[in-house]
Amino acid sequence: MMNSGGVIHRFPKDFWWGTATSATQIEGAADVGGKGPNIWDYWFELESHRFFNQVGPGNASRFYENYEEDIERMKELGHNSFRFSLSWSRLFPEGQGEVNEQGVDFYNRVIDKLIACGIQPFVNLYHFDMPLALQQRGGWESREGVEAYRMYAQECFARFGDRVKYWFTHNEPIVPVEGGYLYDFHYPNLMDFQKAVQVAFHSILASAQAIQAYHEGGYGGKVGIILNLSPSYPRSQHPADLRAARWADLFFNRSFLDPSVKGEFPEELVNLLAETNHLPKVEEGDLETIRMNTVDLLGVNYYQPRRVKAKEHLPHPEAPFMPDRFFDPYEMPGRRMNPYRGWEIYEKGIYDLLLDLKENYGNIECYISENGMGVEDEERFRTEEGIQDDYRIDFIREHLRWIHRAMEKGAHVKGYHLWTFMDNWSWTNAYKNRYGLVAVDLENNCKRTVKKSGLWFKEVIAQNGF
Ligand code: BGP
Repeated sequence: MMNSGGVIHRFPKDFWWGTATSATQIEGAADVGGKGPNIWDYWFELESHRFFNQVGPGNASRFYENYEEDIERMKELGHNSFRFSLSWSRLFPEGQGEVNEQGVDFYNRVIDKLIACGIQPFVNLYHFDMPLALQQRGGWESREGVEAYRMYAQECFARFGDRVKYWFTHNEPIVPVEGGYLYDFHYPNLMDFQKAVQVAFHSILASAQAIQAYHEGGYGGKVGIILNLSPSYPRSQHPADLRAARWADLFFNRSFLDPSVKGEFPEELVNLLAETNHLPKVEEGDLETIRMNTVDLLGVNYYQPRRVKAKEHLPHPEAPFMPDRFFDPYEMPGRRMNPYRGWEIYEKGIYDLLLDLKENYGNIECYISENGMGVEDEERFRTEEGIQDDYRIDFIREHLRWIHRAMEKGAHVKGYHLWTFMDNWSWTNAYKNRYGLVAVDLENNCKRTVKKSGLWFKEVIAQNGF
């Protein structure tokens, strides 16, 4: 056990300690309280076999009913901040039009409870959960989607902005692009590079418009975006491998990072889209809006690195155009894996990312908005003292060590949020892998029990280090 004399890695005073989650993954009550369906409710209804054990988001972890008790437990475990998302279709069942006051009331109660427990609410507006009615009108493919989002964002700022001082426009906006429009793991399950580019562009434009609205509203807080950044490591220093890594970085990191922080798209990427006839539709003033409304704060989600190599084979000239036309994934021999999720564990990646932000992105104020480890069948590690998840403790500690080192080198990191507080519903993986500090027993009315990692994390927070 640690004592204050033994703290080697001490974090600054006021460091944000907490966890992150999203509406669809914890709330449940999918058709309760006036909520409209979103694309997850709908896709599950259409193709439940594509979800692990055929479990959908309908009941998730029942935060909608249990939020008070859950927030009290967060307080007990030392949280000073908590990131969650608002469900767009709970607030606007049709995605636009009339506000659902029951939804407003629910989020008011959540926000007030957090504040009463001394926990800063960090609120994200969009976490993969497009209202179905809007998706049926094109979602992010259409200009209407952007306009609806701007109105939704403005309404949220107006309703909750007096108490919420940290806002985020999107969580991992590249994921709906990849999942919904390239690699078939989100609804609408298309494979269409042109649409993917349009969706990406509209997401960035929507983010910039929301940032503009927030700043103009004079709410006195900060607004940012949360991006999943993975350093792209080349297999070797061979020019072809280096080029492969550069393209992976352009597609998957810089496509959103550059416009969000610098207000402009990477030139090489724009040139490629122009040469291959994939430029999105852009209206007059859009690029100016993006240029003028960059983020105050960046959330960084980090789970795994990306390792790439030059392509082994020439791409089929008639195959659909995909980012991986420019690189192949590289399976580094001996890499350490989290076998349940199939993700490599490489803690130093977080340091490399943070130094990249320091050196190439004006050392923008940032925090780790997600990092964590999902493990299958954790019940096998249960003793009388709860689930003994030492692997999770190691995972967190080693990442924190590298974050601390990056901060010693001057990286502007304000906090660390683990993914996640309590086991939650993981999109198509449903409840396969558990990420929480707190276990949720689906068989037993979602009963919560704190894991060993929860107690360990509490101590880290109490000592502001380890
Ligand atoms: C991030 C998402 C989260 C969360 C997490 C873990 O990409 O922002 O919503 O789910 O990954 O991934 P998964 O749940 O797919 O295992």
